[in-house]
Amino acid sequence: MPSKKRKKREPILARKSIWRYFGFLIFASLISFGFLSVNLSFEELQTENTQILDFNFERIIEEQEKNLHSISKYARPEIQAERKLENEKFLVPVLPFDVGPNNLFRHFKEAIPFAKALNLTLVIPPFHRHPRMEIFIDRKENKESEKTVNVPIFDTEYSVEIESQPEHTVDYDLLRALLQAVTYKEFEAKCGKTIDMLVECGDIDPKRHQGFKYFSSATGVKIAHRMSISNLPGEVEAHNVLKKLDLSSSKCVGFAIGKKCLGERKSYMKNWKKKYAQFVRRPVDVQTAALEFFRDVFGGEKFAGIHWRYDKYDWNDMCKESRPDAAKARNGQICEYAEKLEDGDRRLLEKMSTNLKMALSHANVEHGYMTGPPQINNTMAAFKRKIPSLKTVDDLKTWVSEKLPRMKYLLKTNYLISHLEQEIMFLSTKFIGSPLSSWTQTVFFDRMAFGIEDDESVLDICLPDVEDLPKLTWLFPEGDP
Ligand SMILES: Nc1nc2c(ncn2[C@@H]2O[C@H](COP(=O)(O)OP(=O)(O)O)[C@@H](O)[C@H]2O)c(=O)[nH]1
Ligand SMILES: [Mg+2]
Repeated sequence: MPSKKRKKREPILARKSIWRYFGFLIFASLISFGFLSVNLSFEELQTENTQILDFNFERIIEEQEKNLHSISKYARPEIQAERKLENEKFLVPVLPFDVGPNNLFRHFKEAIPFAKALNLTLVIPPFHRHPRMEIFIDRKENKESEKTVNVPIFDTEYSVEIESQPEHTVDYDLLRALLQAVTYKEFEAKCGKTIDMLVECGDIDPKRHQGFKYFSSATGVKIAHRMSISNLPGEVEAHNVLKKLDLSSSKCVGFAIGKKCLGERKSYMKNWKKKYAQFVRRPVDVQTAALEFFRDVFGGEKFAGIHWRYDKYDWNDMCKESRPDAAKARNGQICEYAEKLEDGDRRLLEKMSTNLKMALSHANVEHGYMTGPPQINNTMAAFKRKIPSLKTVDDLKTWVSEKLPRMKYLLKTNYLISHLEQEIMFLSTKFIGSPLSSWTQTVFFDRMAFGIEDDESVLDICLPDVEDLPKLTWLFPEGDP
């Protein structure tokens, strides 16, 4: 019986709802027409009273916010909870100590997925400051100065300063939200300056081998046993590979990376992007200072980051007589341009700055930050005179001193200034980098991990008519077998 009743009611209900539906449609179209006409009249108002609207403060703020949202993807993740040190097994990345800082950073970063996959506590290794790049640093005043070690950079002996404070190299708290980590000092205390088992991965040529030896002599770490593996999959967590590694009796493991260790570059990047990139960032103060600079100096608007790496003093070392022919051939033209530019060749400066200016206006970018190694700060200033909207390290230093005095310590070594300038490049709308430079590669890689793949070469932009200059290509991880 009740089912009969329901059957009778249904058509009435259906009819009612049809009328309701039509009613709603009419109502909705009236409303949207209303909105449309409001919109139209607002549009008219806008064109008629442009001047008033131009000074609409709220709208300006809104637009700036929109631009700021363009970098929201870089936002530092919230740290959930601090990890307690539960695991008493360690992984120390062994670094080739005879190369520049960006190569060291790369080896360090590449060891992170391995440590995570094996559930080992990551040790933050000591790094070093590039000995040729600290020339303007006042050592007497500089309390940051730490222990020095003797290491050759290529074929010249240098006394290099060691950086062993994790916070000078990475966002240590954020990293520890990803995995357990300890300082090198803590590792030394727990492991008695001995690596029980060194895992050597990929092709380690004699030069790389020598580099690792410099690490051992700089830190005094001893190596008890070694094992070698040919390579790891891009997604290192793949269990069958790790199962074969028997590290059960090793408490203090070392990891030394050779060429072709890390598998196919694209799958490595895919894994890095998904699990690591958010957590492996430059020091937190560096992130804060770069972001504030971007907001304050560029008003949160689009800007280009330009890296000109080539200086006579350091880069042109690649071109000296004693270098291998391949290195000389690859760098020959660049060395010539570096020399001319630094020696004040006005024609070259004119040509390069005109091309750069054109490229910026083509890309519709009004602001820019131009960076380079410290000994060519004058060259950077010369570009700024040609393109006054460009900012350089001089502006950065003044800005930090005035606006963020508590972060003045970031200006005390080029090691930290360099991190800060890399972070500014990282945030840029358009990055124009230097082929062959590991400094550029660090930024290039970090941006790629955030989905940016349209970075360009400063050589292509500033010297478009010069043939046979090297291209900006993706170089790391090495090998790409
Ligand atoms: N502040 C600053 N330093 C730079 C810049 N470019 C290079 N450097 C310095 O030069 C070093 C470059 O050495 P390295 O890490 O070997 O990279 P690569 O020489 O560019 O391949 C860096 O560590 C910095 O000390 C730059 O744009 N700004
Ligand atoms: Mg170098």
